Amino acid sequence: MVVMFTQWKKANPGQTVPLVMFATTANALLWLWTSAGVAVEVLFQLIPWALGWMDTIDIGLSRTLFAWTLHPIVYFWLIPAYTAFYVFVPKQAGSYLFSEEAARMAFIVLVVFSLPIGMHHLYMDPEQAKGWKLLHGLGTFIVALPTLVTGFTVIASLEIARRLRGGKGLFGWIGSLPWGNPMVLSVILSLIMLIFGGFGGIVNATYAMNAMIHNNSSLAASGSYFVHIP
Ligand SMILES: [Cu+2]
Repeated sequence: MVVMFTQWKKANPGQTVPLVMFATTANALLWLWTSAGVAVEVLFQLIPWALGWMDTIDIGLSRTLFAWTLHPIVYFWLIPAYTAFYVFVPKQAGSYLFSEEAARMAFIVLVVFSLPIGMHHLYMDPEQAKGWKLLHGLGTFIVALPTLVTGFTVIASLEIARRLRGGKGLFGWIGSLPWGNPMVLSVILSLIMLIFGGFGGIVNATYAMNAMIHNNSSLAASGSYFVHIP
C-alpha cells in the first residue's frame, strides 16, 4: 500500500491521493507499527522461553509489548469501516461527502494518536510510571475526536443527501433515508453500535472506571490472561 501510494504520487504530480487510498495507506502504516510490539515479545521472549533457552521472562516488559499491539490493532478493522462510511455511504445515499478534509484529518489523528496509547490497558501495573499512564489516558481521549468527527461528517452527508431530494423538517429527512439500501442501513446501525463501543473506550481511558472493568471481566480481551500464565 505504501509503495503504491508513492507510485501514484509520482505518476500524478500535484494531485491529491484519492481518499480510499489515503485511508488504506494509513491503515497499512498502523498495521506495520502495531504488529511490532507483539512480534518482539514473541520472538525475543515467548519463543526462547518456550524452547527452554531462558528460565523466565520479564513480565512487565512482556505486558508492555503486548499492550503496544493490543490497542491500535483494533483500528485495523476500524479504519476500513470508516473508509466505507466516508466513501460508500454518501454516494449510496445520493450526495457527496460533507468534508473530505475532515475525513483525512480523522485518519491522520487516528494513526498519530492511536499508535502510542496502549498503556491504558496497564493502569494497574506498577512497572508503568504515573506520568506515562496519564499521557496514555489523554491520548485515549484524543482518539475519541476522530470518531466524533466521523459521526458528524457521515450524518451531515446523509442529511445533505435527503435535503437535496426534498427531505424536510428538523428530523423529517431521517424518515426519507433509503432504509432499504443495505449499505445505508448497515452503516447507520454500525454508527449506533459505535456510540456504545466508543463509550467503552472512554471508560477504559478513565483511570478510576478502568479499574472497575479492566483485568477482571475483560481479562481475556485485555491480553492480561495471556501474560499472567507464569
Ligand atoms: Cu485500548
